[in-house]
Amino acid sequence: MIEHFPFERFGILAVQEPKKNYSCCGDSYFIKETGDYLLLTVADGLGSGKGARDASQVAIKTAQKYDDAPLEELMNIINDALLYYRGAVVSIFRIDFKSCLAKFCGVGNILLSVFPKLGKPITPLPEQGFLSGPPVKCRVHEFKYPEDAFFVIHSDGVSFRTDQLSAIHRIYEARTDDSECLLRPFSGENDDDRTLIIGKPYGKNKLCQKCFLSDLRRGLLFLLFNSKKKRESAFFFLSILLW
Ligand SMILES: [Mn+2]
Repeated sequence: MIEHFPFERFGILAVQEPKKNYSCCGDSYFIKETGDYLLLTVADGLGSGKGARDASQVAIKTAQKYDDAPLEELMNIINDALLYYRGAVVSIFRIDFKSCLAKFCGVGNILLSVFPKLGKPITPLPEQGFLSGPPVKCRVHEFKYPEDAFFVIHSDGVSFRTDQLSAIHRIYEARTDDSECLLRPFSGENDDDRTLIIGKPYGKNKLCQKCFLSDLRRGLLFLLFNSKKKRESAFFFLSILLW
């Protein structure tokens, strides 16, 4: 299954395939963008088939219902909801557009990687374990979401290395409904349900207005203090301020 989410700030592609010889996928996801934030929840039900699907669907429906709760609280609500189900591993990722902060909270092995234009990828690690009712430890990782960075989230059926970025870009651009073919470069050693989600911010509108303004201010100050013709640039700076 392939789904496109052409939101306001992010374009998102989700590709999903069940384990071989299974008709339903045990992974589920929920993706939402509002004017304030982008929220993704991905759940992988333990095992495979319908029991796994039921558990991951409970996790996702709960995330949908309480989507504005803080991440740690949301994780605990999902954990409670899974008490009478098989259990699931869950990761939640939220980007707040006002503060430019990204938060990630995960229990189990659904992994997130964020790729800035320059520099190392950001890969917050989830806690070990799974959700099925008993209390779990969950840590919320917080970082500034780099302007123009794209992200990848995947369940453990997908094997993704950070040197496969060109394949990620190819998948994102591909116009096909053959999810099996798209996921082939990322098939892990073990046959399992597979979910791969790619998110890219649109270049045309800046992800976060505040970041953009502070970058602009920093740029102007840089010009002012680094130019040989200081008086000229001071004049330029002042005229921009007055304008
Ligand atoms: Mn799995």
